[in-house]
Amino acid sequence: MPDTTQPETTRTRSFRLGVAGPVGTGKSSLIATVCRELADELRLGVITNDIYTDEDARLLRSAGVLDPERIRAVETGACPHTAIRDDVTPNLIAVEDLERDFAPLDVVLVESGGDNLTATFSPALVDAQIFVLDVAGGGDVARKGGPGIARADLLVVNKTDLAQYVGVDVPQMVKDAEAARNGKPVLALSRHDPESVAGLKEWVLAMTKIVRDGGHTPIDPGPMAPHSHVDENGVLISHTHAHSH
Ligand SMILES: Nc1nc2c(ncn2[C@@H]2O[C@H](COP(=O)(O)OP(=O)(O)O)[C@@H](O)[C@H]2O)c(=O)[nH]1
Ligand SMILES: [Mg+2]
Repeated sequence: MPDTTQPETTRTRSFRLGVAGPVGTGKSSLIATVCRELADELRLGVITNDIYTDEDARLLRSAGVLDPERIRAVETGACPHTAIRDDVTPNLIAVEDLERDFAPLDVVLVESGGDNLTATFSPALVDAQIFVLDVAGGGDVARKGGPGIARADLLVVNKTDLAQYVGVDVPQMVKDAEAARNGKPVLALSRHDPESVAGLKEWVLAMTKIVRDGGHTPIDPGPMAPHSHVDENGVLISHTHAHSH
């Protein structure tokens, strides 16, 4: 039963945490890790964004780390960035439905379906966002910058266990990332490294508290670069997401 002793806003509004980054860097895996580590401490929900399928939601449900009904998919159609930046309505509805059905929730994690380096969330959808890179994408990616790398609330350099196989110097990659971020945190992560997983858990707990206490102002990392997609009919669409709300 929902707790009716609290005012509406505190009762139903969760901390909405976005997870963005290029395809394959480990966003779904990171969300699974957060669920595994925190499902006993926090009331969690998950929204995934996929272009044509609910693949990520199904993967997360099968991971068995959270009640499958608390994991829902939004199918974004041709441009996954629109759904997390310009017209966030389908995502907001999905988040609010989840919050209502499982009230009260502490954190709803929203995975972006972004397919390139510059997709970030609108602050109209999430309170804070994690941007995920991985070492397999190359040690120089952090130096290339971009709105998510420079201004997400947390930058994760993932799959550090693979660094030795792809010839990446993790401390250097972290240093480059820090240089691009003006003091904002960078976390070197591997799901095989318990210490780094503890660091992720700590960050989520701390951020949950800060947001809950009203001590955090969501920021827009900034618009993404003009880009193109091929839609379901094979037609090339080029466009920008210039506005920041
Ligand atoms: N070695 C290693 N592989 C990982 C790690 N995290 C994720 N992966 C793998 O990377 C691939 C892509 O992960 P996924 O979470 O689906 O990426 P997403 O597309 O960003 O959601 C999968 O095969 C994962 O098993 C990690 O810490 N270490
Ligand atoms: Mg995924």
